[in-house]
Amino acid sequence: MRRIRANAIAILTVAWILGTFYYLWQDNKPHATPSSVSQPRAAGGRSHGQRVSAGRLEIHRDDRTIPLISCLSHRTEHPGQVIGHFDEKAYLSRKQLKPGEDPYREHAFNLQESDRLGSERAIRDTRHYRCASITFDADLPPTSVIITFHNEARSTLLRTVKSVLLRSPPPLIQEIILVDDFSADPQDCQLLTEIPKVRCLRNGRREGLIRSRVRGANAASASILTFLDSHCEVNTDWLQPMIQRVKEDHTRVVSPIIDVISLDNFAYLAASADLRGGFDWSLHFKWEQIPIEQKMARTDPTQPIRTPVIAGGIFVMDKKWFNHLGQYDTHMDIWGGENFELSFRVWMCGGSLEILPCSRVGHVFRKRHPYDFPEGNALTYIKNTRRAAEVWMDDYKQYYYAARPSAQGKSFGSISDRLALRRKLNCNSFRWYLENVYPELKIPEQEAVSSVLKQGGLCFESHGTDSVGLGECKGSGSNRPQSQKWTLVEPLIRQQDLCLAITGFITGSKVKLEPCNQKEPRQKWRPKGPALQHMVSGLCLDSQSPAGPPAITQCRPQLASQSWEPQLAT
Ligand code: LR7
Ligand code: MN
Repeated sequence: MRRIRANAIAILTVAWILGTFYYLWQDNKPHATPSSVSQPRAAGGRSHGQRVSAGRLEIHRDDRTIPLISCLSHRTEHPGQVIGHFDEKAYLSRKQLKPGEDPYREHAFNLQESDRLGSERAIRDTRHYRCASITFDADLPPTSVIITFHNEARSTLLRTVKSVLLRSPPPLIQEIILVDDFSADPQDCQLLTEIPKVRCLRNGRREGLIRSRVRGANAASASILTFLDSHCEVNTDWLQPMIQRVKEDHTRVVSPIIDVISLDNFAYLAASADLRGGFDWSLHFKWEQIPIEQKMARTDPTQPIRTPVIAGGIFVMDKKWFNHLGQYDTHMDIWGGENFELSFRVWMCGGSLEILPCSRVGHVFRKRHPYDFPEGNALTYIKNTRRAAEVWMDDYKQYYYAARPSAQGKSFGSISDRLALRRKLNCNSFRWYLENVYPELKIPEQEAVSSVLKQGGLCFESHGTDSVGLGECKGSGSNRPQSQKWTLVEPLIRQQDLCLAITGFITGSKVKLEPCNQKEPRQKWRPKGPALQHMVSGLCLDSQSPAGPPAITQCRPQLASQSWEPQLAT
């Protein structure tokens, strides 16, 4: 008898231990299998979003202590009340994958898995445990959710819509505006209007996501706009933190941490909470670690993270502020670049951008665009980013061109209305943005941009070891003589190891070359329109006359003798 009881206890203990292991294993499964989304895409392709850096998938276990799902925690009513009598089966069954068909072909993700999954599933609450105890104002204003799409799969689109309705406090959702960007089947959108609060606007021709979002925003009736991609799944309490921050200060533009939905098996994977949006000079978006000083200063993991740029697709913004700041640049086409334009504009014109760690939204990251670009993928990206650079980057746009030489000479349309907007809003300079928002973006090394400084038909050149003057331009491309090649890396105007320096601080003082020294005040210059201004004296480089020795005089950039036209020398 005793033996039997001892055996029973032993069996129960083993079962308990195994059960615990199984539970932990289940909970950790997504961590162990970061799928191919982390892989950088092969060269030559698209330039945003898809190069999900490995860091994006690093999962910090400390970040989550709520182990499992509370998928419908905020729902007080039955799903039927939020979803209505929508015939989901009929909607999905009309678009089924045919036997033998490649499940990745049409949408660049595994359609079979998405279809199989169903539209309501439990996902892990990926927030830091402290997020769950944060409280929000009882009178948060409602939002209009805007989702634009072009030929989205029905199962992912429906899951996006349903997750919004099921995981948001119902009073906060004024409406969901679907903007169908001329998809092949108008019913993809139309049928969804049977779901309460869902509206559908269909473009009469393909407009791209930028103009589509503006159309959705113009139709929105709530005072707060929420933008989402068409293949997302919002997570527990995703909306309240964002609306709270915008309610407190309408100039904030906020986004969630964007979790990863695997394009292969649709597993919902927690993204790192230590990342912010950044970019390189070619205007390629990337996730990057929060700078160490900021990380150290973060005592509370629920605090917002300031970000130089947003990924672009998922954010909340006050509607009046969106309109006041000029919505979007509607001359941008199809996809790409609008997130830089919006981010620069928000920061430079008086607002701020932040990522809220207590808000989580999953997104299916893909490795290629599943749709066509009427003007071609590369040309469209260049046109859009060129517009952003030309309007917002001032003289720093030279680094964009140096990093993306193929952009030179490509057409980008007129930007006069956007320049007028920038003047009207009295925005800060790009230099201000670099100094105050993104000091980590380093100005490229001098080799990167070697230019000739042209004035009229002549070129600025060095004579002997220390004197300078104007001379006939010689050679072209790599045949340019060294004496006519300059690198303008603020604050230095450099030729190999020598730098342009003033010899006195008063008007008429001559300039000469001397060994470079970053800290030497006499060597500090900055562009001022077409002129080059000495930073300390405030005077400008003046050739005086082609024959005269160059000196510094009062800045009058309209003077031909103060106008220096940098042109790439290589
Ligand atoms: O012609 C089009 N019309 C559209 O309505 C082309 C696309 N779209 C829709 C499309 O259906 C989708 O809903 O626009 C949305 C974005 O297109 P995706 O999902 O093909 O591209 P993406 O996920 O790479 O998009 C990221 O970069 C874009 C740059 O223009 C936008 O800013 C997207 O909103 C942005 N997505 C996100 O930020 C989600 C997180 C991904 C990252 C990083
Ligand atoms: Mn997307």
